Amino acid sequence: MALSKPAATSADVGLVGLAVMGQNLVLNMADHGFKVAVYNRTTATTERFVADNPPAVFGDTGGGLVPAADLRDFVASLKRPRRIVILVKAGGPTDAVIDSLVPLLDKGDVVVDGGNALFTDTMRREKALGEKGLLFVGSGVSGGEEGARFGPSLMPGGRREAWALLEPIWVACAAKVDAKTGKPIEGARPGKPVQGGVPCTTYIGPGGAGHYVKMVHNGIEYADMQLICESYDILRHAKGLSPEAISKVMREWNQGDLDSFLIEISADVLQQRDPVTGAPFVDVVLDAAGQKGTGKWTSVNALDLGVPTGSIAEAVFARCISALKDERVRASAVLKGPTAPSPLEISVDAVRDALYCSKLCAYAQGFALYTAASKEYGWNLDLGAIAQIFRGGCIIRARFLQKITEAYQRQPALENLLLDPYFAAQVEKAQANWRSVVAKAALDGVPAPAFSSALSYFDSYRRKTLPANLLQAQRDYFGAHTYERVDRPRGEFFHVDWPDSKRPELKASELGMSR
Ligand code: NBP
Repeated sequence: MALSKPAATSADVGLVGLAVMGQNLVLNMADHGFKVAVYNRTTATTERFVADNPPAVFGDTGGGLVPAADLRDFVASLKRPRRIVILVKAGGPTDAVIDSLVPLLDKGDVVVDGGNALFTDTMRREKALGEKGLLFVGSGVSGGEEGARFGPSLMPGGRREAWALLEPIWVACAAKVDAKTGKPIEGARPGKPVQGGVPCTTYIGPGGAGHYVKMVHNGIEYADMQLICESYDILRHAKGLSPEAISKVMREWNQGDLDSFLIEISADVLQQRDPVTGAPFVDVVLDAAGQKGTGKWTSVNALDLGVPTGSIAEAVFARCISALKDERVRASAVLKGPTAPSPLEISVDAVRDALYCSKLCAYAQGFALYTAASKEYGWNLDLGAIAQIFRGGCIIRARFLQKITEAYQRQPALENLLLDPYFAAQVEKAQANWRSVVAKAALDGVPAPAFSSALSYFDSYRRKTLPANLLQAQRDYFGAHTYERVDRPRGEFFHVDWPDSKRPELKASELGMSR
């Protein structure tokens, strides 16, 4: 079906990029009564999309599609100020689309990048468009295909006047949660979106803040997924449970504090049998994980800002080591682990507790990173509001997020989630189990990098003293890097003229100490 020229100024909003995310977000917008102009580089895709979604699909919603084969016609079909959402492959393709759009736009139009852009790219793009009088929003969109269709979590960043233009659309399309319970409101169908509820979107902050929040959300998601995988591995290889039995365990967990989208889908996957062989599906899936980079970006940024996010980084590294499949197969023939299981017994409940505590640490790390980034980039992030919009639509949606929301309601300037009285009490109750699971994994040779690093994070964070005293002395010894003293105010630096290393036992009078 060849596309005819669309009527001028007939569409409320436009979207470029009709792949999975774009198509679903367009249908979501149309369900909410918006006339959506659509354009894709490959016109055949637009034609197919329009043919698959004739006007009848949108019934009496008032919404519909305004397709264009030509970018000029697409731009001309939009009401002013124009609102254009880009959902193409992140990186070069986003720049290519922006470059072709900019000459066709007028001052005050707003361009919204909903792709997974690196936040520094968003800062650059916002600045460049701002110099031309154009507005720019970098918005995280979480929830995958299903979220885009029936309600994603949306994390917009940019200037407030840009957000004001986008807000009615984003508020309408976002996932909704129940105002009292914070639980996602389910049941949206084509043409029948959810009515009422609290939308899972809010203004995040200027510049790259929205894409930053989405990036760290994904980093937390990496950790959450890895922790569930470690729970499975321990239950299977240290407890001897079958995938089906672990599926049942996870379904039970899903009735309690661990209730979450990721636990629910893990239970489904573990119950599944391979249609070809009849084996547990999980056993026919090759154990070499892929990644698209947002977990790595989070970890790199955490290193840049000096924020300890070990569980997130371990989750990225766990994917990296999994990808070394051939090398691991060779190593397995050479390197031997424990020959028999250790006598240490752990219960299924202990694994649940270990997962809960480790997960809390991963979230505490992610939110601590938000705090640091907010200071570093001057974003004034509202952590409570961020926790609220994660409650529905996104991949990490969970009952747990309601508790995080309440923690920030109690103390908006909470330094670390572990210090919230509710979470502190939960960890106190569960930590003996957590420790026994990490010990069991170590004794039996089951790798648990995210569990172990979360426990080390907890133990480091709660310790008044760390062996960094020896470390500072080492640094002063070999590099004259100086040290601070426990008996002097912070900020005063000292150096010892270290003598011959063959005389390590010095009297105080022999140390050439200077400031
Ligand atoms: P893809 O990331 O697979 O991108 C495909 C789209 O990009 C197609 O519309 C394609 O047009 C267009 N495109 C490319 Br590739 N190069 C282009 C260019 N030079 N100029 C114009 N258009 C170009 O799509 P997706 O999986 O729907 O994801 C869209 C965005 O949303 C990405 O940034 C992604 O990271 C993000 N995201 C995805 C998910 C998810 O679950 N998939 C979740 C959250 C966020 P063509 O048809 O002509 O090739």
